[in-house]
Amino acid sequence: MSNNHVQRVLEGSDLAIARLITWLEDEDERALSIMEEIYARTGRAYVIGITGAPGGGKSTLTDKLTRALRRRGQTVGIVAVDPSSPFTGGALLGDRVRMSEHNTDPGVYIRSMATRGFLGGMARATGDVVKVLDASGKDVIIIETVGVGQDEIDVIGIADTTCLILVPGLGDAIQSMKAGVMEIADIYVVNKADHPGADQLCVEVSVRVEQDLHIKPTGWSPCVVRTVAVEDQGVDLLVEAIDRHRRYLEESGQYLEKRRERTRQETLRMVHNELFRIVRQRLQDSGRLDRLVQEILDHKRDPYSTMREIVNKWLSFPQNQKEAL
Ligand SMILES: Nc1nc2c(ncn2[C@@H]2O[C@H](COP(=O)(O)OP(=O)(O)O)[C@@H](O)[C@H]2O)c(=O)[nH]1
Ligand SMILES: [Mg+2]
Repeated sequence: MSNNHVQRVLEGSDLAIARLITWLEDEDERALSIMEEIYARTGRAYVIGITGAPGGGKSTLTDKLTRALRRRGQTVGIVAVDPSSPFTGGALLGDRVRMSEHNTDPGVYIRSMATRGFLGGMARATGDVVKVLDASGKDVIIIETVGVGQDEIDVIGIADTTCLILVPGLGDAIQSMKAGVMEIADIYVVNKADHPGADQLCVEVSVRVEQDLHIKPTGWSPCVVRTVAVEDQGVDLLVEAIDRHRRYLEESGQYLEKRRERTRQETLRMVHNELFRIVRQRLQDSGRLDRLVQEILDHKRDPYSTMREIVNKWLSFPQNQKEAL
């Protein structure tokens, strides 16, 4: 049955993909063995990140970008990382409605993810979903995420090319760039260029990019693209800019370097999460955690030596006695 499921994911069955992602979200053990099987088929897809403040037009742009990529025959996976809970879900529905023209297209797979408490964080969960879509044969994967907290910045770290969407009239656009988003953008998109202030924003961003390059020269100078997403204007320029950045990454060796670093982090994070999960579970199941916590509260012991004791005990146990922790 599992073999069959692996096969169907690799063939791009929407149903099989959806089920696998649900298993991943639920930390169902079936997910892990399928992920092990499909990993060999990942690594082909190009990953684009679309980030920026809510309401900036990320979903609209993702939709138009998808249309442009489909026109040149590429298949597309979309992962919308949404900050709203799955229970309030208004934005999720909005995304779905806006993307509706792609719903019947077998070359497009759309998945909305709510940022609820995934063990190991949103970045790991998103990374898993990207691998699933990659293995299922999607040529390009677009991650749409709100560029606010560290979690989102981690998520965007998965992308090969990151596009930061800015809109005129928000005043604080440049301010938010100072807060760390600046470093992750490869392409700036000034969307809603039909609104007043677009020219000025383009100039401000360009000046800012120049200044930053002056302080910290890199091989790639981020470009600024003007779009009116609702009118499908400027999207071809965005596609061109993404292509250019991709060529730069590939020719400079950055593409492999980025992926090597990502794989390193990902592997360490997986080990970290699994160790944490096992230790926590054992300590909880044996009731030992409650006792330790009480003793720490009563100041009969301190959390520091408790940590050292648990870790040392764990490391010195022979494999078959790990349950005794
Ligand atoms: N005037 C104008 N409105 C736009 C443009 N792009 C998106 N919008 C509108 O802005 C609103 C928010 O867009 P959405 O794609 O949901 O933004 P997101 O929250 O960043 O995903 C929607 O009502 C869009 O129709 C644009 O270029 N010009
Ligand atoms: Mg959106």
